[in-house]
Amino acid sequence: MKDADWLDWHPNPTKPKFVVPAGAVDAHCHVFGPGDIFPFAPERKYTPCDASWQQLLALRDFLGFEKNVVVQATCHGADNSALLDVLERADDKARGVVTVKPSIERAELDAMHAVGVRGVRFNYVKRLVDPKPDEYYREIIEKIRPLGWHVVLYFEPDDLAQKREFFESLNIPLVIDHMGRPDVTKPLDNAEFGMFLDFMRGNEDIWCKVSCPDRLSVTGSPEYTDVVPFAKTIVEEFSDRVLWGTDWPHPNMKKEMPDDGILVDYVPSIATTPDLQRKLLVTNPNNLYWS
Ligand code: 0GY
Repeated sequence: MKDADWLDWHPNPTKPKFVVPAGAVDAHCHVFGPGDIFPFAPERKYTPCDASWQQLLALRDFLGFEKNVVVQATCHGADNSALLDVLERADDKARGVVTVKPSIERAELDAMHAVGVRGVRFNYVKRLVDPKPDEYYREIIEKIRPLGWHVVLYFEPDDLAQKREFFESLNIPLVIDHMGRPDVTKPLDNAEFGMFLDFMRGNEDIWCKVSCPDRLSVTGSPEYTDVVPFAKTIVEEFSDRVLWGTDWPHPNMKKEMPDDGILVDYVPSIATTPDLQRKLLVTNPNNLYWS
């Protein structure tokens, strides 16, 4: 049974006014269960509502996207069955980012690669997972390196301050979720965001998802005005290594569930030209996940 304060995904999103370019990829989304088919992990920190592969692909079509990158949600732990099921059903139009343990066998990784997995996710957000030692992650990296996969990192500014050297030592492409969660109530030139930009400047193989204005914003929808300068700065400086995703079905929203159509309409405010929009939504995710 879902958590008592759980907010369900928007049942009836607005049709976006912004028409996304052909071949657009929603590069950050999840599925939850359904719990009776794909049970949630015993160690999970939250129990969500169901969000099935059929509902995800229906939203993709409604918003005008062609493809999805499905990212393992922590409520499923290291059991990637629900995610792999989407990849098998999506006719090469979905790729995946999984969570694995260091004990994973090569044959299992090969089977995941065959259905479209291209990365693993390391989550440092303590309300979502219990921290693991660096060696745990290094063991996983050595197992995935031969497959040419990348690592998706979800962290907050304090985590970057503590783990930056470790991340920089990994020598594997890194994809950062939600801009490293900047505090958008601070000025754009704040030290933490400066560190994040510096981190990205230091390595051309660090990519960034300019996603989740709904999670970061204090001013709120529909314009997410306070998040725009942060995301726009990243899109303009790192135009060849930015990605965007809806984050559907939006786990752990506590006040308001975003309208996915409004989230799509936010894109032109951070990627202000057709060229930047094409890179963000089409070229970059296709380079990372379908080439
Ligand atoms: C997101 C963000 C969150 C949750 C997870 O895997 C997850 O449980 O990533 C969050 O609560 O901030 O990317 O969906």
